[in-house]
Amino acid sequence: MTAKLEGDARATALATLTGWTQVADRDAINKVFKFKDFSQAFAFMTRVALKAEVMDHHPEWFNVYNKVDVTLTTHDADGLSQKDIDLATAMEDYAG
Ligand code: H2B
Repeated sequence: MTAKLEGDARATALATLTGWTQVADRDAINKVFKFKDFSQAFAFMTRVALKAEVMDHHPEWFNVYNKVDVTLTTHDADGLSQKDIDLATAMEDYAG
């Protein structure tokens, strides 16, 4: 069971991210990544997918053309965990 992020540790971890918002009706974070075109968006998704497999931690996402709408939460923790912060950080890195 992965530990849910709470309290000061949660605030500190979230402060390291850029452009993510907390989802209103569940313990999750969301960001819409926008790229030049579908090819760039799909290249991003491919890199993230490989990372997600290595981490055994997977995003909820929705792609339309050049946009990738990502929600991160940890199902095993029933909320946000350090794994979401780590995957979000990797996504920011890949998006450039
Ligand atoms: N991804 C996310 N986002 N949350 C999880 O709790 C999770 C996952 N659990 N990917 C993993 C897979 C689990 O189902 C497998 C069995 O390890």
